[in-house]
Amino acid sequence: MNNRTLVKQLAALPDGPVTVAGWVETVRDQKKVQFVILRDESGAVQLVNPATRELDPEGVSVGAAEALAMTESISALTHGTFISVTGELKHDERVKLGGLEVKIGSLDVVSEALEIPIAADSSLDKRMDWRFLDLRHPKQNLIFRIQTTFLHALRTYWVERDFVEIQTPKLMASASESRAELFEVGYFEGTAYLAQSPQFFKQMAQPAGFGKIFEVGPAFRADPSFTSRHATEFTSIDAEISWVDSHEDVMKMHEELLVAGFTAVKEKHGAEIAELFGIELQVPTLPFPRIPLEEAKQIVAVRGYVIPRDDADIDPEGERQISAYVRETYGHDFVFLTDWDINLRPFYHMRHPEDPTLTNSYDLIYNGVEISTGAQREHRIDVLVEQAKEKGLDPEELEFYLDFFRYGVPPHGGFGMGLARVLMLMLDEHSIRETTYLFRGPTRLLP
Ligand code: AMO
Repeated sequence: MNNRTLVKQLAALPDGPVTVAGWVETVRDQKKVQFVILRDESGAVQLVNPATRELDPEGVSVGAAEALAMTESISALTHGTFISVTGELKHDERVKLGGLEVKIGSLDVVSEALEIPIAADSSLDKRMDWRFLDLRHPKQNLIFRIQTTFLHALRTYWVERDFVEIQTPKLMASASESRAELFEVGYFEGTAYLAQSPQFFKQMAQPAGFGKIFEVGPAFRADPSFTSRHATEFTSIDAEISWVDSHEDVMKMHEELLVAGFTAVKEKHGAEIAELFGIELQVPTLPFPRIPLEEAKQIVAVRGYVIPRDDADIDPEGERQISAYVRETYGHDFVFLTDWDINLRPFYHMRHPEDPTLTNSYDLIYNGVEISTGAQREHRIDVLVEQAKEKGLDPEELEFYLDFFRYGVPPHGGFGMGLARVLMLMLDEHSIRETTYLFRGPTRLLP
């Protein structure tokens, strides 16, 4: 439709003829006047029609038959029906919705809707069943505009710094993280596995001489849990850079990247986020606080929360506690927890030069939830093989990966970050189901 005007463009137009198209959000069918709220991808506008129902003393409808037909067809409009309307735009301060309305000249029912089976207060699960209708709500719609702006800003940051974008395969011959969360798929006569992370192949770009790379793509985890932060398929944001001295270089790129993303989102959507989510979005300041994991555990213990097992990963409550501490102490929403114990990290993490029980690695916590893991990688083949064996892995199975390190490779490091988690925490949503276009979990493969 070439002559279609988006609702958000109406405010800038003078009074006069316009065509708008979208779906019917509400109909107020009064005796003398009808109001239709039409929404499109950019906003909502009030349409008005002076209702023509009355008959004159001779029994002839007042006005033309066409006008009567219009009134009837508006009365019959169901919520959600897609319509196209041509009419007269009129700016009028008294109209609450945007100070303008369109007087309907002609109305075309393009695609009629059955009764909409969900409402804004339906359960999350039911909304997920009807995700295409759920996404029509302005709040849900905004999430994916924010996602677009955020990813665009990350890409801009990377492209301006000569990163290469790669797409790694998601069908794998072996596990890419732990065996525990691996999806198997039939692959002709044999078996393939779905990539849990682009880990090995993003590292491959280092001996390939790419220098700096990034990827935004799907990752799969056969994780049976039903938490608000786990999905069986999620979008992973990954970056890997050559010539790092330690994980500090990775964290520096990571925090700058997030500042670029948050700045763009705040600039473009700050006002809408405040209106629809009731949040004043904060762009984090640089540098983000860094706290070694052991110290973080002690801080959390002093606050009265003892992580159940001493040798354990920091748990969700520990993450919330350390975030609360960082907020109180540094006024910051982000914290890098650094220097993880080797027992908590995969074989490919480089160990500390001074303390071989620790790794050159970090987790990034945002508003109480882990959003990312990063590390310097072990690039010395003999050390790498030893570390793999130590973790009980069979180097033969990893031959293709180990080859990456046998023909020259620069020191390197990178991170992986879950997109839906970042958005969930940015918008103070309670589940990644809200910030994933179509969520996949142990009991959800539809729609
Ligand atoms: P990790 O396993 O910590 O590290 O994953 C990195 C980030 O990915 C997100 N994530 C998930 N999001 C939703 N559902 C899941 N089931 C899920 N699992 C992980 C989280 C997490 O912080 N290869 C390393 C990264 C690296 O070292 O470069 C890795 O995958 O936000």
